[in-house]
Amino acid sequence: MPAFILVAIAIPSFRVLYLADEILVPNLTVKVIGNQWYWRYDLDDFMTPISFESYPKAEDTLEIGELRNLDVDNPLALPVGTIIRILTTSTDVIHSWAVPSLGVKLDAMPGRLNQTTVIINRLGSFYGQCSELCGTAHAFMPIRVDGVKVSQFLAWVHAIAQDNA
Ligand SMILES: *[C@@H]1O[C@H](CO)[C@@H](O)[C@H](O)[C@H]1NC(C)=O
Ligand SMILES: *[C@@H]1O[C@H](CO)[C@@H](O)[C@H](O)[C@H]1NC(C)=O
Ligand SMILES: [Cu+2]
Repeated sequence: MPAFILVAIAIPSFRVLYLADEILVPNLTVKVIGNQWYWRYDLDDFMTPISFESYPKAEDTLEIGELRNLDVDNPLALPVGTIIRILTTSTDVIHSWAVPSLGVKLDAMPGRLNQTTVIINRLGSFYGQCSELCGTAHAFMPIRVDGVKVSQFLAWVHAIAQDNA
């Protein structure tokens, strides 16, 4: 009996395992770079490529409803219903970019590039954390991804490009 239960669990698991590895032709590519101890995001598909860093919000700057050690100063906005390619790498040690509610946990290795595909199918904020022990501030490199409408996403990209200019 236990053996049959395991086989029954394995069949749907293999399907999901291979679906998670599927790479689709993307509409947008986001490069996620792990650093001790923050994330940097590069979006290079635009006339003015944008790049920004994301740190956790200090406790005394949190507003009502924001989550301690999960909310960040510069969240990543991504358009819903779009095929997004996530590339991860690192500048120092191994990090892992993990956002469970998007089904993503991708190692960020120095000198290497990993890729995965994400399609966000609803609006909202998705939280995650670095999931590879990477040093003293490992617990303080949270991730926040905001699923937004395409028009809002483009406005966001435009605003950052203007700020950087
Ligand atoms: C994504 O790319 C596909 C294929 O090129 C295209 O049909 C679709 O409209 C694109 N979606 C968005 C949101 O740009
Ligand atoms: C990412 O890359 C590393 C080494 O380059 C590899 O061991 C790992 O399995 C890759 N995939 C994921 C999902 O982290
Ligand atoms: Cu890390």
